Amino acid sequence: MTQRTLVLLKPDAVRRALIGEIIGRIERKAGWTITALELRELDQETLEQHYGEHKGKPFYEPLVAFMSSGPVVAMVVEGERVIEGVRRLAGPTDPIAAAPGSIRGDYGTIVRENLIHASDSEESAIRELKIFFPGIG
Ligand code: RTP
Ligand code: MG
Repeated sequence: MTQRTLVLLKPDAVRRALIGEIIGRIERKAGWTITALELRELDQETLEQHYGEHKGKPFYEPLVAFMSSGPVVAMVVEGERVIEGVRRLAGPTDPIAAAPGSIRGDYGTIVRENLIHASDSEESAIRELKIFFPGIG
């Protein structure tokens, strides 16, 4: 089942010069392809749309502040079961709970600064890709 997912390398990944390391892990997975990629700063409106499900939660405001604290790398990754696959490469939200070998397990520090976002379902992927890459159809 070929899918598309939205991946964001968060500002901590860019600041810590982990872009190559993380993209390398995605590229090493045979059959997955990066089909769009951009370094960009996210405005409040984009973040509100992207993380709207978390609005009102205690971590929402600090999350939005963090996500706008520097550029992110936004990309589209395509391939076999890539939605589940990138979530597994990333590991659980909390880096302390994430196993060594996962991106968050190897490099994550605190829950908020967990390096990577990846769409969590087909519905989320469609919704998020429209926000970040409206041109790709
Ligand atoms: P993401 O949406 O960024 O891919 O992460 P996720 O699905 O693993 O986690 P989610 O529950 O959707 O939370 C979104 C992001 O908010 C920050 N967060 N902080 N308790 C906290 O301080 C807290 N909980 C979540 C993290 O950056 C998380 O990835
Ligand atoms: Mg999420």
